[in-house]
Amino acid sequence: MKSIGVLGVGQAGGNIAQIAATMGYQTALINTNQRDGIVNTKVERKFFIPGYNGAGQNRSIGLKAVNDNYREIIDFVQKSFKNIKLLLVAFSTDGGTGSGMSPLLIDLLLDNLPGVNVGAIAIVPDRNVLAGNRINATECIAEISRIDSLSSVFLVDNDQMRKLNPQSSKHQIYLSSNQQVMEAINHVLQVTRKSSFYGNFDETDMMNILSTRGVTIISSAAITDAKTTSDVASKVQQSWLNSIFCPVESTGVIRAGLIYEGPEKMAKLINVPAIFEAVGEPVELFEGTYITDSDPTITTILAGLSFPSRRMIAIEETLEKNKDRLQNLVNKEFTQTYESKIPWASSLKARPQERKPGSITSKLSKYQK
Ligand SMILES: Nc1nc2c(ncn2[C@@H]2O[C@H](COP(=O)(O)OP(=O)(O)OP(=O)(O)O)[C@@H](O)[C@H]2O)c(=O)[nH]1
Ligand SMILES: [Mg+2]
Repeated sequence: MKSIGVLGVGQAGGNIAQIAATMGYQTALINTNQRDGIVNTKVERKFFIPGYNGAGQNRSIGLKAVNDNYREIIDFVQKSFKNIKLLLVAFSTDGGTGSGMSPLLIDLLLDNLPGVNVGAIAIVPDRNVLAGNRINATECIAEISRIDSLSSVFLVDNDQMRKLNPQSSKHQIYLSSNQQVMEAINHVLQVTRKSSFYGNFDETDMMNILSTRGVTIISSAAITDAKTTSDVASKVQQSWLNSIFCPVESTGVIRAGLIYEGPEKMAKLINVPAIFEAVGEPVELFEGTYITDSDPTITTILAGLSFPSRRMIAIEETLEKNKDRLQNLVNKEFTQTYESKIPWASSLKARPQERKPGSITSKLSKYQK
């Protein structure tokens, strides 16, 4: 049984839970819209909030759905997951359901799932989304960042896939983002089940890292053609910028994992201080070395990172730049009217004829010859 469970909230969350289910994770989903959730056929446990039909990108509808149904929702989550150590709540930050429900839901689950750490897989929208989505994303991420005792927050950045594949459809971007985030988490979990003569990365190490509060990334670097320790360090650092997660921006990793898989001769090129020079040495590092014949790969897990302010500014700045235009647009909704330029033309329309009543004698005399 895997020790991590995935709870999807909203459409994107359900899609991630779907992939997790195919990998053998315990999964469940919550949605305000039955039609969205029904397509995630691999997810066995589903809760649809009664009386709702989607949140229409309105976070306050998602929030209300939790407010009005929190007992049933908590009960559903408690019953859906057995013997897990970490529950990851997956959702997009820029819709209405997942974005509006998840911060309060996570806060409630932290008090109602004894012995289970709760973390998040939060999707950050790509560059093509509009103002309403951007507002949702910033509000949601600000709320998530304020939750006490929350474990790892994985910020899945749809823009990372968009950058690499500008011509891809939305659907392709979403699907490969979903797949890659679950593969990254799954890879680390799989490693904890392997044995090594040289140093194991075990489940306790993984949970130590993943229960760290703050932003977490997992990335893998192929170091096949590295010749020196600095080649290796720069390949690993590159992987922090090119992963599926928001690129690492600043120093301040609190806990980290470093897993080497590959031939023994390449392992000696790993120099921990050189690798962590760019982000500062963490307080604790958990290492695993697995000698295999496969291509040499270094997987790093960085936990306790700050929320990525440069990435968030990129989301916010188009709002800031268009502030007046956007405010005018919204004001217009309440004030706009239309004035006809041809008011006189209304008198052309057919209307009842007016008839002045006359006396019979006057009629009789009018026709008299
Ligand atoms: N990575 C990824 N992103 C997705 C996926 N589906 C939607 N998104 C992102 O999520 C946003 C839309 O959010 P949804 O998850 O559809 O919204 P919701 O939580 O269902 O909320 P409402 O539809 O407003 O009720 C899009 O703008 C994308 O940024 C997905 O499967 N994967
Ligand atoms: Mg939806």
